[in-house]
Amino acid sequence: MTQHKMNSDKAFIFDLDGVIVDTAKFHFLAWRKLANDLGFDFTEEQNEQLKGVSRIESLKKILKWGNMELSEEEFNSQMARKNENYLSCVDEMDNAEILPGVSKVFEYLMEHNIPFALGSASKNARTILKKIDLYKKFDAIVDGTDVSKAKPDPEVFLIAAEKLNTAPENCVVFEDSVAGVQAANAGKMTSIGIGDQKVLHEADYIFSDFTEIDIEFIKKLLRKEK
Ligand code: B16
Ligand code: MG
Repeated sequence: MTQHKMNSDKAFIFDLDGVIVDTAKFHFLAWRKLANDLGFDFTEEQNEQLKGVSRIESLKKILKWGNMELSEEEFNSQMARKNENYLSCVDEMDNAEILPGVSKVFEYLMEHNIPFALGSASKNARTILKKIDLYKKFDAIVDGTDVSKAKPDPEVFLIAAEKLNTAPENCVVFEDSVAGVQAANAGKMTSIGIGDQKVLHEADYIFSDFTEIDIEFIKKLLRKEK
């Protein structure tokens, strides 16, 4: 991290899937294929419960929906197969996949030397950031390979705050999942929910997507006392 960035007392933390890119659609396709190959199906509504949830926990939930149990070996090979399918979709991604309104926020933060980090549950986060040309823009990256406790535990965001050299109270977290909003709140950070107001009602602020967020709001967050 550059020295001058450390002078900012505020820092921003972004979730990946559902905030920066919509990889949820690829997860859904890959999990659904797995379920279908095992002889059952699940709905898009059920898929909501997989958002922000780790790979292992997602497969456990899905198997419960299908009333299935697998040996440890089969469980692991299904997870690996799902990830291969998922990565074949990720491989097609480029920076056109960055969700509308997101880039202008990154540009503002970079112009004003405000540090920002990634805080994602995904073990594929670094691969995705490289595909969309954002990997080098982050001051810190914390993903599913760095944490031992999944969201709603605040671990992922607390590590990000530490890497950014900022107190958790000075961090603003952008999240699309209930578990992620709860994690940010548990870490005493300002939580910004991206998505459905009814689903994300625990967040300090809620927007349907980044096109609703203007730079005035970002400036307000920078002035804000938690
Ligand atoms: P992987 P996020 C999460 O990403 C996804 O929302 C969730 O659906 C997925 O199961 C999890 O990452 C693990 O992903 O299989 O790539 O390790 O929203 O925390 O950026
Ligand atoms: Mg997410």
